[in-house]
Amino acid sequence: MIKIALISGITGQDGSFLAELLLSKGYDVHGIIRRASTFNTQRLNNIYQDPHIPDHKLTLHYGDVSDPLSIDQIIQKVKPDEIYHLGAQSHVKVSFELPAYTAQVDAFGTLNMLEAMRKHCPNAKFYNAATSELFGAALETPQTETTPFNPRSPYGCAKLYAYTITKIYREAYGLFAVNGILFNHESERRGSTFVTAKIVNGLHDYLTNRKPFYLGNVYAKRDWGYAKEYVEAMYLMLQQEKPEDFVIGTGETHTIKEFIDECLLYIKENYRLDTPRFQWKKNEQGREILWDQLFNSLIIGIDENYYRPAEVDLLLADPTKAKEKLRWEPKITFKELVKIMMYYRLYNGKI
Ligand code: NAP
Ligand code: G4F
Repeated sequence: MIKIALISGITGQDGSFLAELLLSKGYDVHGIIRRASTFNTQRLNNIYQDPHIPDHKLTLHYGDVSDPLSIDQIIQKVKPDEIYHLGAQSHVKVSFELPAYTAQVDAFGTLNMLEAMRKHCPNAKFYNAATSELFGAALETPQTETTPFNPRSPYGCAKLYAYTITKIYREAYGLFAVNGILFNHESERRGSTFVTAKIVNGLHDYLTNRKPFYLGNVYAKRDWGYAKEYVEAMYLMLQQEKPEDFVIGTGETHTIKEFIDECLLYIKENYRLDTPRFQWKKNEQGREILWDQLFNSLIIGIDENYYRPAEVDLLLADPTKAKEKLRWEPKITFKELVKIMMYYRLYNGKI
């Protein structure tokens, strides 16, 4: 029998990769999209066929996770076997500016999804997109499924509600509802305001038209993996006998500055440029900036506006449980991730 999957956040980085994965496995895939005044389905271009073609297996429904009525109607109509709840205001810095909105979408949006599932398809399986931001100012390193949470942002706080309500619906109502505690994952589809995509786009733009760009704290450390591999872990979590939460990450951490240096190495090897001309030096405020010695011009400056009121300094996953129980392991290395993103930017255009 053909399985039916419903994805909230299908137009996002992860939602689009997940839709591709599930379609390749023969699923009938349904996605929730928001009405926008411009096209917001670019990431689905590969798979969005004409709905009039007979074996069309991708259907999009207008809805918003913060609107319980729309979610109730979609879940009642689709009656999915598996629900992947990825829809969220996913930007940490923005959550400091929009804390109430972030709570409405990320916290109550999850409750709306769970309630509709409890009412209309209690035998379905539910995946909640939890996050390493829950660890915040981490109380132990590396972080596992048992590391206590200590969020540092309105986003982390809203996601803590979402994590907890998912666990409560599992324990109280016996739903198959799990949390994937995913560490940062990037790709050629990463939103352009997240730091990795911003760096890749920014360096490329500097090389083509010598326009500098600005970052915030370049010393925070992140455990960065490749998004396409992470959606496989989501799928595997819903194929288990028992509903359980899993940490998904690489077990390797790097500063933002190291990410930049890795991009510079890629440029050296692939753009035939003499990269020693790119040097880190200190500005008048003692902040490190990236400088082009050849043209005596700024490449990356520091702008205080990109600093966060509270920072998460260090994230590092211990994905042992996922390796043992899901047989999931990341294959793409940090170097390869940079290569994928830089290559795409060079040959396909903006990320
Ligand atoms: P993303 O690219 O920012 O995509 C977010 C998706 O959510 C988009 O499709 C967006 O729609 C949708 N959305 C936002 N608000 C919504 C609302 N009110 N109702 C319905 N849909 C809404 O994020 P991502 O990187 O793919 O991440 C997917 C999920 O995993 C998110 O929940 C995120 O918080 C979580 N997460 C991500 C990472 C990571 O490193 N990427 C790590 C841990 C957890 P539009 O296209 O219309 O904006
Ligand atoms: O790329 P970021 O915005 O990702 P962040 O805050 O770690 O959040 C991402 O990963 C989470 C999982 O841990 C997800 F839950 C969340 O949805 C999102 O996908 O920032 C990474 C680091 C931060 O320390 C930030 O302060 O980069 C630093 N940074 C420095 N300059 C910057 C910038 N971040 C952004 N976005 N823009 C800058 O100019």
